[in-house]
Amino acid sequence: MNRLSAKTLSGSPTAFAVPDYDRARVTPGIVHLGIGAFHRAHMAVYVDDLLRDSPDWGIVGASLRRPDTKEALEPQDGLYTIAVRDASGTKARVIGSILRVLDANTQRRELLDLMASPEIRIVSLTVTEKGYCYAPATGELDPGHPDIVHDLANPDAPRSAPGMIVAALAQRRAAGIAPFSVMSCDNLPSNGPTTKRIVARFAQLRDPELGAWVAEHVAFAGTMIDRIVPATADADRAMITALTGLEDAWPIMTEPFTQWVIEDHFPADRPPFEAAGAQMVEDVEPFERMKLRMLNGSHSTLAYLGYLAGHQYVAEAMGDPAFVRLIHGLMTQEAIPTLDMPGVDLASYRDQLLERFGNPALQHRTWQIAMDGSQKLPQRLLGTIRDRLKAGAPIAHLGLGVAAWMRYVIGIDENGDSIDVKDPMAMRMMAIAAGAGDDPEALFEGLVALTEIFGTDLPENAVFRDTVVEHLESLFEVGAAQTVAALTHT
Ligand code: CS2
Repeated sequence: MNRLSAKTLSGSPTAFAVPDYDRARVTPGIVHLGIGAFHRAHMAVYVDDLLRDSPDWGIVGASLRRPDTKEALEPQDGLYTIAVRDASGTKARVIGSILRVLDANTQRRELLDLMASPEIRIVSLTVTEKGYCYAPATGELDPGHPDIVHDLANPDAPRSAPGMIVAALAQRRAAGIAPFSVMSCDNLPSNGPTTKRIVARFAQLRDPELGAWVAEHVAFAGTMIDRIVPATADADRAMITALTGLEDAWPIMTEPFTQWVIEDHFPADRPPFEAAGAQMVEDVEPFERMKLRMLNGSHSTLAYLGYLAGHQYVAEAMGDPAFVRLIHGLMTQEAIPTLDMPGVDLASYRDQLLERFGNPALQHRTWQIAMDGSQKLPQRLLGTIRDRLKAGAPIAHLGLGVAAWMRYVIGIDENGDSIDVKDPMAMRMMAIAAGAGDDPEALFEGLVALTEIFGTDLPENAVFRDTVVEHLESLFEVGAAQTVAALTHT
């Protein structure tokens, strides 16, 4: 079977979509840090749609952690397939906007020199919440983070995203080259200002003058990004080969829905993202808050409760009417009242989300979404809870999401089997859980004391405590499925 590549793609016409531009004319304009599945289903597709008329905006990707994306795409000349799937079937499309992938660990000098070259006008990121080396409760850089400690001691050989961005900016400043714009495409609250705060703080710790320069001269664009992208399984690879007749080492599975809202803040030039369907706005934060609280808050609640109830996939959990009522109630009664989105029909947005979560063609694992909860909870559930508590309003559904996360990080499921808890704080949390034993209140006390996650206000709030502990007691006594059923009985 032929492997997907520029050569094999240039053969006979295909029954699936392929790049509609001459890739030989495309030159790099963007370096993207964190060339994972989400980026390849989202931003890289928008850029693929604009390269015919704007060929100087090609993407060079950089993997910061592992070389596997580089190893998969290099023999394919950067080409890969996205499979857009829903109940009506699967549509394959080959994407060509990623020109090459660098492995930051073995090609660091080449990467930094490219980022420092004038042809690169945007550095974008999808490094996930933990890639910002910050305290989730405050959004501030954690100077004690091992990667930050390393990068401050080795400023010319950084391994963190903030370290790399600052090293490249320092090179441009020294060479008199204008800075690139930085664009975060991660699910952080206020991801533009948050990234600016983290990067400028790192620069200041490295050299106060450099820090002042970054704060004054570098633009940080915020975005709201949305597309559901389950991890690729071997069965997906086989399906793509059967569909296209070409082997792709790392195809990407996704849904038809996609949305990109971008704060228009690019003094160093930008491609016409709007020509590819992105929405350019003055203030992206209301859109971010809407998506983080409605989509991602529901997703994390579904992930923990669904996993504990024995549902491997989100769509499976959505097959239980009690789970649908839970998520409908979380959004309708508790999230939407905290949002201010004039002109946006939030009830329709909710209904669309319920349909997306129930997409039967996507095997989106609850375990995948459950990862890194310590980095996700603040912006997905705790911010909404704070607003509800301030308003003296109930938090029953949101509180169950927090309780389910606390039950999940014990690391033992309802059958007594171990849970592979993936989280930067997993060891600390599981030690707390081990000390708490079968006592829900002790578990709450231990975890809520993690100020990096809960800050200092929520541990003191009686309504928060009572709500979460009551749900925890139910999860311990009757399990997730019955707890959800009890909360949502009609
Ligand atoms: C998911 C997100 O894995 C997760 O945490 O909630 O990746 C989600 O699929 C995207 O934000 C959807 O836009």
